[in-house]
Amino acid sequence: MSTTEALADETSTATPAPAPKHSPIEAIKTASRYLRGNLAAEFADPNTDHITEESKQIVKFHGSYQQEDRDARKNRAKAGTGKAYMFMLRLKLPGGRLKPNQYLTMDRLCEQYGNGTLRFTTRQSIQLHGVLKHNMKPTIMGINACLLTTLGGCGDITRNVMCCPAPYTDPARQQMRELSEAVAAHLAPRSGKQAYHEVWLNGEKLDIPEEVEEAEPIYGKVYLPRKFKCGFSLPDDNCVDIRAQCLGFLCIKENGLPIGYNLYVGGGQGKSNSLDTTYPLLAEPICFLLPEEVVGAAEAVCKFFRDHGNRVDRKRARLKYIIKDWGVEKFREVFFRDYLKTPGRPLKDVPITNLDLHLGWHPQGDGKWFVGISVENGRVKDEGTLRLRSGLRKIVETLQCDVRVTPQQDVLLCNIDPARKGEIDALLTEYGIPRPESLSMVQKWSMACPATPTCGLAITESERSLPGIIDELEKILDELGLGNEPISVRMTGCPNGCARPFQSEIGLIGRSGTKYTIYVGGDSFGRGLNEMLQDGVPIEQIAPKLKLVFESFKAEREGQELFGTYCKRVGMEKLRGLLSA
Ligand code: SRM
Ligand code: SF4
Repeated sequence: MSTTEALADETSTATPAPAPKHSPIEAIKTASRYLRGNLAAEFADPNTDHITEESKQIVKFHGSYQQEDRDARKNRAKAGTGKAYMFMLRLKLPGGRLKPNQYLTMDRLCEQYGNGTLRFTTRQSIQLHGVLKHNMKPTIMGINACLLTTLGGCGDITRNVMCCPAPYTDPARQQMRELSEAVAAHLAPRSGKQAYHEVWLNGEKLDIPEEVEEAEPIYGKVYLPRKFKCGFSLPDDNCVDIRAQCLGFLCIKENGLPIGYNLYVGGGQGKSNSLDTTYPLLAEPICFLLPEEVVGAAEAVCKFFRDHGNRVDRKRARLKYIIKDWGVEKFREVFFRDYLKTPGRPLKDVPITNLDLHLGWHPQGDGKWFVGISVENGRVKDEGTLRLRSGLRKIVETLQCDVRVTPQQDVLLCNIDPARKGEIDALLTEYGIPRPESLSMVQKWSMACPATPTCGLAITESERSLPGIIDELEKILDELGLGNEPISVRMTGCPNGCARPFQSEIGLIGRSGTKYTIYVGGDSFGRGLNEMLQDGVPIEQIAPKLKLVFESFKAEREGQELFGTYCKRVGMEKLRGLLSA
């Protein structure tokens, strides 16, 4: 027998390598009995202000994160008083839609139990911050009493389903609203709902047998390998950033009527600085679906992810990595054969062309109007002369208007009788809330994640630092005559990408202390990823460095070329040369 044959023989008889060990979170989910865990007992325990590691994982599925006040960390450590624990609560709010009483309840709860602010999120939801453990139950009860929920706001499950929030009455948007509701309802946890009732709403305790998979027919008892994100968008208004979604439905119209959807899969932003096996990716178009096939396709993609997602390494447990590792063709083959169970229709060749922030006054198409108000980094608070929280509360109380949160952390006040527009304008002025026309483009097109003091993963500031940078950029852009360019700036306190910074024209990502990595070359309409321009830039040098790039853009742009397109065209090498010169 030759050496090669001997080796081959040895390999064939060797014991197969043991399967890689699942992440410990898989065991926690399995043992949780469909999201019950020990939550009821731990939240009822008056002797602690925080919960165990296991419960921290399970409470995410109930829409909450245990956090600490990071501003207080140093002093408390010195005083030996330990962490200032508190909880964040996130609504599950498909398409960001709220009735007036629901908005007013959230406003009341943030005062009663939170830190006195509301946070509009980049996925059209609302977060409360600073809820103490003993206040969690009354807060969640208050949320549910107005028919809102936090169930599924976080966790390894389908997150808030996004949809263009503009309340236009055109058939495409109407259909998208209905379908986004239907997908959100279909992919909502079933048994988890019972657990939620038991823990927070004094629901009757059910004995769930360990092995009844039907209790969660889509997810099963271990739920998904990781978070799963879904959104509905339009080619001429990509306000939900469809290519950042795990699963996206792009509405295709013919003669103004929706005829179906191009299905996209595999988008995502987050990466880890230390792991080059993690990176942002854009969702890829897969096939065309009829409207009546959308809910089934959403379930099919979800089940595909459930079965094929990585349950070993949570850093790579997102759908985007399967698409990247397998390639689109192999995904199509397996997905069509085993999950969609049809050959899949060819895609409609319809490009994404625009993105609407929906700010200012607009007729809805049914005789009513809506007004979009820019909310700096999604934070609804009263500060100095800008009494945003009080103003929004007053308007919603007085006008009883519907409220919608946008994917850019802004808010739309909807269904307004034209005769009452003046009243709203007067209230905006009274409460010092700027009209969008008076804001710079760069401010309107900017977003930042919360980062410190609440986010446990933040490396740097974000929400609290971006306003200063925007002030500087406004000045520079005005001086250069570029003030009207839709240049999107998105900042995050770490590379997880919560403000979708890898898809903006300028991305500022927290690196360490007060240093950031600058990315440029993305696209304000969500069609491309940006590239790293310079790493480790001290915060005070961000605007001066970008000024050099803006000057070059002004001198060399071709026609109406957008800033991001220019940066991509000339390339990072040239732009880096400008900075070092
Ligand atoms: Fe996010 C984790 C805030 C949208 C990618 N995100 C977090 C946590 C919960 C921190 C943590 O795990 O301890 C942050 C809570 C901070 C706080 O104090 O509130 C947090 N993410 C947010 C919000 C509030 C940012 C905002 O400015 O609005 C957004 C809430 C959305 C919602 O309503 O559901 C938010 N997060 C996003 C997005 C954008 C999107 O989905 O369109 C992304 C990028 C898309 C993606 O998922 O790839 C995003 N968040 C992450 C990641 C990276 C995940 C990854 O696979 O790489 C983490 C870290 C993690 O999950 O371990 C994260
Ligand atoms: Fe926290 Fe990072 Fe997300 Fe910002 S991007 S909220 S710092 S996880």
